[in-house]
Amino acid sequence: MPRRSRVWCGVPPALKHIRSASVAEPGTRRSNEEQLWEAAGYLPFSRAKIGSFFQERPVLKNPFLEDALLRGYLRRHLPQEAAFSDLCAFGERVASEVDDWGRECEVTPPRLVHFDPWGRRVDHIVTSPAWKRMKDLSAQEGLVAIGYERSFGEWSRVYQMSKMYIFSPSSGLYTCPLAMTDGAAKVIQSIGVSWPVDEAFDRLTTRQPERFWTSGQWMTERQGGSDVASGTETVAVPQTDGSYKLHGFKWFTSATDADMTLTLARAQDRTGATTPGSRGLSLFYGEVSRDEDGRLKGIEVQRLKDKLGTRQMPTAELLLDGLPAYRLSEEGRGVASIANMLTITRIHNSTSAAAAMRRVVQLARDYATRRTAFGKLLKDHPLHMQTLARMEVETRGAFLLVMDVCRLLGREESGMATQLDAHLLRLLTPVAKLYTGKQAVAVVSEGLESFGGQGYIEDTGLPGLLRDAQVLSIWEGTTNVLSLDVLRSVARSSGMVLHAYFTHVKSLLAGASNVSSLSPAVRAVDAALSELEDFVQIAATRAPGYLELAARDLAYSLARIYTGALLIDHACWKGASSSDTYAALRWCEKDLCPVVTKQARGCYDLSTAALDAALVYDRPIQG
Ligand code: UCC
Repeated sequence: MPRRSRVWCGVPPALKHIRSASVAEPGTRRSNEEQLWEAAGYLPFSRAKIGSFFQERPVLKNPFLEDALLRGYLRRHLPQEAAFSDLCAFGERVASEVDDWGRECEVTPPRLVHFDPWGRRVDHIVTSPAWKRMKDLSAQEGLVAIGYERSFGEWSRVYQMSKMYIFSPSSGLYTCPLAMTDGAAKVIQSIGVSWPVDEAFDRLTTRQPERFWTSGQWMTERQGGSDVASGTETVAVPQTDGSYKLHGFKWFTSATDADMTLTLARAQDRTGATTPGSRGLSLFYGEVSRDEDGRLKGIEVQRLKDKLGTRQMPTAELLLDGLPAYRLSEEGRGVASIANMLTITRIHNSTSAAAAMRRVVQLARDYATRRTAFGKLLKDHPLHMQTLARMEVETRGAFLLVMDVCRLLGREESGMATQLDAHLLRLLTPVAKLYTGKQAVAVVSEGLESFGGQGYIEDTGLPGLLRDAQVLSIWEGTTNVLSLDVLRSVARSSGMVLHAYFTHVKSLLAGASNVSSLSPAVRAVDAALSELEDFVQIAATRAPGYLELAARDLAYSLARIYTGALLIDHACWKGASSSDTYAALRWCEKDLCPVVTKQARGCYDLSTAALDAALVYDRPIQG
């Protein structure tokens, strides 16, 4: 009420008390405190009435320096000064600068401009300046390039993903286009860097911002994103010069402001016919460009998606209306060829999941040093610390699982991988993705609660962490689809992936056999591993439906046992701390082998499927 304020400001101090008393509501009594404030010359503006206490906000500090496990892991495996100083400087930049850009991306989401002022169709996806800065930063920091420069040999992926891990929660979801960009570079490299994708590869992996390209990965059509083989209707019409034109509708295309894409389509034969199913799908490369009138060539952006989270990033429905493209795979090898991309994006997804957990823990523990309740700081409440410690254990487990998959990828790409490494990478990629995706939602949700009501307040930036975490278990394969992918990896390798798994976990445990402080954890993992081996033997003799019902619990068991072994192994390292030991012990207290627990309860018996369905569709009894 500015007018009233001005009037009150003109009143001499001595009169204020009298005046304000005279305007007091009938029946209300002014407190001594109010009267004192006014006598002291303060006006009874709202400021005096809302009190003087304001809670300090949680502060994001350098996420590299704040992360004991990340630093310990790197000291153990990649102790190069160059990596440390780069990560330290990047962490500083993330905390002091990039995090604000991430927030700007959230509050300035992309929008679609269909038409120019004169009615021409332009389909411009307008993104925030911060989103564009993220692109330049990504190139400068080598967030994709590091994986291809391989300056640290077999540890290059660990180094790259350590940077991603620091960056992800502040990136405004720029990690999504980077994941697909990395995946596209990987596919191109595995197919062969030659025309027409040689320049694209160069641009995807450059450190020069002005040359840097991002890539899309357009796989999902209206009939669904999981069953790609039957859901893909897009056709590729051969042209006389050997290229194709794509016609179809891509229903969910993320980071649609990309410069190029890899996508699946069915090549038409001379009669115009296509082959159904997976055998009809091929992999295509297309560039996103505009004609001289500013129109997208061969693409119409129908609309942007209205999503629960990841709002910072444009996700669109695209009509492909003659998009010029080149076939990269052999005909009918589309899914197998894009699988390399899925491996990379799933590893990025897992990294982002671990990073989301780490970020909420970092903020929550900082907040616990600033927030007082019931007479003491939150950090001095043992129950609160127990809750944060449990989140920390989950976060540590996720981190080590993800980094181990990165280690395996790095070994494969640098030519160091044994057959065992290759099998482990195939098995653990979906395991890590599905497990960390779920953990992230749980840990971030718990993390929000540790801020009390403020965790639920939009402009603290905290709710966005939860919304963005929710997608991690959905895109790049849902939990169930990835559980089935675990079974696929077992079947296609004739069980060799499991053999590699058992061998490696045993070797990790062997290294801890003389460490008495870890013996309860070692015993727990050892026992769970034996149970799992027995389960696998028995399950192999059962009807196919049995394993399918067990798939999710099997994947969880694989994740928990392996992670337990990694935590134990890390706690045995000479530079390990007592907290590393404690984390391993705590992790191994959980049910490490839920597939055996549930098997013992008959959860996968054939009758169960019918009972599950009857329960889901239970109807009230009529009458
Ligand atoms: O695009 C999306 C959103 C983009 C956002 C990305 C951001 C990520 C950022 C993260 C950071 C924040 S979402 C769309 C994502 N879509 C999916 O992930 C697809 C989910 N569905 C599946 O994964 C299915 O299991 C399919 C599509 C792979 C099933 O296809 P098929 O054709 O039925 O499968 P087949 O017949 O079993 O396998 C065909 C071939 C086989 O090779 P060959 O013939 O040589 O034996 C398989 O071994 O593909 C091979 N293959 C694989 N190879 C299938 N899956 C894999 C795999 N995971 N790894 C290696």
